[in-house]
Amino acid sequence: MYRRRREFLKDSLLFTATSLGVGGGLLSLVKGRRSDQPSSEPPDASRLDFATGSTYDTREAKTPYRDVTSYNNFYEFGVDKDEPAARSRGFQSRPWTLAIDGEVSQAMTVDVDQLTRWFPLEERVYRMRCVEAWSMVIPWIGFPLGDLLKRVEPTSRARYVAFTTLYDPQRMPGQAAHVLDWPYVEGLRLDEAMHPLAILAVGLYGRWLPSQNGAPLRLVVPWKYGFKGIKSIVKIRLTAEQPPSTWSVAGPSEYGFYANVNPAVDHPRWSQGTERRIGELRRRPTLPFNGYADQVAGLYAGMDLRRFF
Ligand SMILES: Nc1nc2c(c(=O)[nH]1)N[C@H]1C(S)=C(S)[C@@H](COP(=O)(O)O)O[C@H]1N2
Ligand SMILES: [Mo]
Repeated sequence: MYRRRREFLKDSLLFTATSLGVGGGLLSLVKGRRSDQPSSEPPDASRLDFATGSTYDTREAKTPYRDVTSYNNFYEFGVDKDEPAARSRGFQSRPWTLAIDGEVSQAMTVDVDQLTRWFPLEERVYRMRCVEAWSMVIPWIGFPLGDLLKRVEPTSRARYVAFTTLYDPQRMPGQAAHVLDWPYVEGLRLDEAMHPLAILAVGLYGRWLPSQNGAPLRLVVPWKYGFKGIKSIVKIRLTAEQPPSTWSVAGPSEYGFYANVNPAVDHPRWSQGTERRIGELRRRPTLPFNGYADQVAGLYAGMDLRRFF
């Protein structure tokens, strides 16, 4: 499936060059550090305290850590599934600043490790369904996006939330090739962003987020296709108008802004009716809203989900 997605990119002229060689891939040493100052390294693993047993957890078998961290989509590090892990090895995710602005009363820029201390961290074991029709079950660690949004006090004009990934071709070698419009951007409607299932993840499997999974901070919206889960976020902007999202700009007839998992709406070039759970042989049926319909279907009452796909 992902090959077919690559073919689409090649055809669309956005795909102008294959990825270039990666420079300076030295593995950085990770040392513990206790300080309120921005550090240049991820925090000590011992500081990753989090609650387990969320009511939102699926009891389905978790996808092995090895698969979650070696089969990735992260085009900033290359378009093949094994490239993000291989080519992000020296990626420095500290120090890292997140800016939050736009339609808010309390615009701010904050160091990511300080931000993480503002909220109690929780484990959330979620299904993740890629638009390419494969899926995983991943134990994320993070906090509700809505808790952060409340803190910056959206104005009455705020209706959407726009997210932006880091743009730095020196550190993200895949950005040297124009496979997508960089930086990667995504967006949610404000009520979707406030839904308690939507989280900002800083870890998985009890550890800080590996670079290939979007260190230091990425979005997880489990009822939507995986491409909504934008990685390595540097900016969150609240807006009155619907913001662009990278895949819907690249292929508006194939990838919508809403991108809710929907087995009844096929991708123009493949069925969305079933999926391959990584590690399983037989395909399984894809569930409406990826199995989260009870929680989120109400957000879309009265909307034509074929039109707003
Ligand atoms: N910045 C950025 N975010 C991204 C992507 C990407 O290429 N760049 N790929 C998306 C896609 S298509 C998927 S399926 C998920 C994959 O997340 P994972 O590799 O942690 O499983 O990340 C999403 N977030
Ligand atoms: Mo995806």
